[in-house]
Amino acid sequence: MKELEKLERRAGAMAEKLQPGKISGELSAAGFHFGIVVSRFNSFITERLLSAALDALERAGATGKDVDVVNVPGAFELPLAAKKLAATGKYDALIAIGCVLRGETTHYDYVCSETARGLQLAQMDSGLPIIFCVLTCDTLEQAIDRAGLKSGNKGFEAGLAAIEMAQLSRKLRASHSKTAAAGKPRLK
Ligand code: INI
Repeated sequence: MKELEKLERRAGAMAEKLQPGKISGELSAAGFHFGIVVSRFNSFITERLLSAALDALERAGATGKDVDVVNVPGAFELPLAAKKLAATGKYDALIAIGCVLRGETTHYDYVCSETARGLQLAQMDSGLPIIFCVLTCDTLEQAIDRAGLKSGNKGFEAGLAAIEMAQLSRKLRASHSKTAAAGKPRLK
């Protein structure tokens, strides 16, 4: 028997034995609040990402009063705005939308790395899901492909990710409260 087949059989047998408890987030946005921070820089792209994110939220049951949109000048400003939105305690998930296009200097690298780092810091500090919908592309064509042309729309994917993480966070909070109430020791 070929090695690959053997491995597949063994993996199948293991999967049959182990039945893990599954906690996952459903794709319903009803009853959740979302904040979207969106950069004006490269607005030709970011507006398309924003429309698709709103479309995903609306299709999943969100209404206008459940979603706030905040504009910032560029991607570099997204982390601070996201952190301030998170601090309001009003939201179940945030989406950060931007588009950074490589130029002739190293500016691109600083903007990309600090935007990603800042958003991850804001997410980890606040404990609120912050979906990373910042395109980092070499060319405008690559960005257009990801904002509704050849490669789908990353804004729509971000909307779905925000819903899933909002749901998951609520479930994990609930199971954490149960664990605490039962006096079980928690892992740090
Ligand atoms: N901001 C972007 O969102 N995308 C870019 O491509 C970009 N480039 O190439 O310069 C950009 N720069 C502006 C930056 O985000 C800040 O707004 C600016 O430096 C002021 O802090």
